[in-house]
Amino acid sequence: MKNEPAALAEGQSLRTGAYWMPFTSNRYLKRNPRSRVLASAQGAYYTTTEGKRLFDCLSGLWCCPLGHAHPKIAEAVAKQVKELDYSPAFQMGHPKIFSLAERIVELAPKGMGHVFFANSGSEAVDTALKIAVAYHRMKGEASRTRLIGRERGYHGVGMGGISVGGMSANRKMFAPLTLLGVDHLPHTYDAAQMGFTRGQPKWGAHLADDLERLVALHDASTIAAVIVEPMQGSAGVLVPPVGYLERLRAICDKYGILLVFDEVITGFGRLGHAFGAQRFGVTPDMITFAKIVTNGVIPMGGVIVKPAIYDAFMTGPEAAVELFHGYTYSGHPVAAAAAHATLDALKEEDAFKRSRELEPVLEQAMHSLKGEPGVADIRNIGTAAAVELEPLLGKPGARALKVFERGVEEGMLYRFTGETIAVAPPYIATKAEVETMVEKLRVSIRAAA
Ligand code: PXG
Ligand code: PLP
Repeated sequence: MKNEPAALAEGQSLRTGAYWMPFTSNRYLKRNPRSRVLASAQGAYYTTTEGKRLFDCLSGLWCCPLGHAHPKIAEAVAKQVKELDYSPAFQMGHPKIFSLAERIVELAPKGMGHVFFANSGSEAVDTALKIAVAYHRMKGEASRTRLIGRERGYHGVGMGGISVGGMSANRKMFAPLTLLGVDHLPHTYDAAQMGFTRGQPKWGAHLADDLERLVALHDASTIAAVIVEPMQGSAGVLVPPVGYLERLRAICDKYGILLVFDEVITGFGRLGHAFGAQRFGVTPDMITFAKIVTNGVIPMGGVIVKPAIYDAFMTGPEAAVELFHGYTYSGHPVAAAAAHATLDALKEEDAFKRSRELEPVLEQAMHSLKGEPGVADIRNIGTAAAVELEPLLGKPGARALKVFERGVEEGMLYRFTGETIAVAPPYIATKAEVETMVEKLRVSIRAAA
C-alpha cells in the first residue's frame, strides 16, 4: 500500500487524460483536478493530494457511515484475502456467504427469508426486476411482465434500472435501450404543499392512488412489480408523505403486484433503523441493498426476498438450476468478510441508535439555513438532508457547483447534483462535526449568492 507522501506526490504529477470519469464533468475537473483527487481517508475525513483535509459530508457516496480505515473491517478483509480470496459463485459456496445471508434476513423486517447477492445497487435492481417477472411466470401468470417505477426515481444504471428510473438525464440518451412495458407513478414532491418540511410531509398520500389508475389502464394481469425508493436519495432526499407507502402496499396486495423497496441508500441505518421498511412500518416483497452492507470497502449488493418468492422457484427436478441468473462475483468471499465485519461494527457501535441521535441535530442545523440567499427548499429524514437552490439566471447548476467548490475550501466535501446539495454524514460524526458541516454550508451558500 502506498504511504500518504507517495500518494500525494503521485497526485501532483497526475496525467488525467485516459480515465473517463463516471457521472463527472470530465473537462471541467481535468482543467484543475488537484482539489478533486483524494490521497487517503481516516474516520470521517479525506485528505486530498494537496494535503487538504475534507469532512466526508455524504459518507462517500452514501456508503461509508462507520468511517474510513475502520480497523475491524480492514483486518477482516486482509485476513480473508489470504484465507479464501475467491470462490466460484455457481454450484459452489463458502461458509461466510451462507451465514451472511442469514444475518441479513435477521436484520430485515419480519417475513423476509432469502438473499440473492450481486455487486452493486444497479445489479441488485436488475436482479430484483428479473426475479419479479420470473416469479409470476413460475406461478403460471406469465402475462405479468409490466414494471412500474416512479418519476425522479433512481435505480442505478443497468438497462432495467434506467427503465424504471425516473431521472430524465439518465434515460434520454439511452431511450431505445429501455425496456418496453414500463410505466411510472408520479413523484411525491410538491414545493407548494411541503416546502421546508421537517421529516415526512403530511400531504401526498393520495398520490399512491395513481397506481389504481395504472391498474385500470394496463390491467393487473399485466403488472409484475412496483419499485420505489422508500426515500428518494439521488433526486435530492425526497421524503415519502405520511401514509403513502402504506397505500402503495395496500394497492399492490389488492392486485397481486409485487412491491420492491430499493433500499440501496436507506439500508443499514441511514433512516435510524436497519431498513426504511422498518422505519415506515411497511414490509415490501423484495428489498434491494448495496453500499453500507460493506461500509463501502468492497463492492456488494443484493436482493432480500420473501419465502414465497424463493419457494416459487424451488420446483422441477432437484438437480436442475432454478434461476438462470448470477454474477461471477455474487457472494464474493472478500465482500462477505467485509460485510460480516461491517454488521459486527454496526452492532458493537450501536450505529442505528447513533444515527437516530444525530437525526434531530442534523434536522435543526439544516433547517436553520432557511432564508439564506437562493435557498429554495430544505428536506431531511434520518441522517440524510438536502438543500435545494434557486438556479442562477441562465446558468443551471452553477450555484450548486459554486457552493461545492467553496465547501472544499472550507474543508467540506458536499455532494452536488443539479441544483441540490445533499448531506448524509457518517454515523460516527459528532454533534459538533454535524453543526460545523452545516455552518460551513451557510458560508458556502452565501459566497455563491
Ligand atoms: N438504487 C438506488 C436507490 C440508489 O441510490 C443505485 C440503485 C445504484 O447503485 P450502484 O451501486 O450501482 O451505484 C443507487 C445508487 C448520489 C448517488 O449522490 C447515489 C447513488 C450512487 C452514486 C451517487 O445521490 N445511488
Ligand atoms: N462478458 C463475458 C465475455 C463473460 O465471460 C462474462 C462472465 O463470465 C461476463 C461478461 C459477465 O461478467 P460478470 O459475471 O462479472 O458480471
